Amino acid sequence: MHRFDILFVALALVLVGFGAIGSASRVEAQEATPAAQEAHCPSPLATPTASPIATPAEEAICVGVIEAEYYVRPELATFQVGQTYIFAVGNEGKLVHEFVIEPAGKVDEPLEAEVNGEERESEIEDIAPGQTAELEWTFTKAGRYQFACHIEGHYEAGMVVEVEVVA
Ligand SMILES: [Cu+2]
Repeated sequence: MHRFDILFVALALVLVGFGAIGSASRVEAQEATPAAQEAHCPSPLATPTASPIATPAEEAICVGVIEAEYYVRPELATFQVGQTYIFAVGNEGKLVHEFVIEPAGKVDEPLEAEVNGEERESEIEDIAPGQTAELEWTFTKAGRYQFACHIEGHYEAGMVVEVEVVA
């Protein structure tokens, strides 16, 4: 009888040990995720109580954009020439999406800019479901633009929204 008790206690201790190891590695995995991606703006997918961003980028305006099947929903529809925006694009859908800023009516023609001698396009590729990715952009010309996803079939299914840039 006693022997079974000891075995039982030993088994329980082993299970508790595994549990502790399991939860420790889970914590490490959670901590590693935000560090890999340097976020400047709050994710539009975050709950209102969460405040993960302590220091927003200086003078830039954070613009949350939510994407899913099949829509693009920015929280702003009018933008200012010369103002720097950081688009925080959250994918609340089940498929991978992308985010392209282009002149209204164009199809997959992102804008181009040179930032610190580096060529940049107004595009974020491959935003995984549940992820938020950022694009910093400053419009240089007023006019009608659109935010779109050009993964095959998504634009046609409705992933496009027109916005205005004013001088
Ligand atoms: Cu898409």
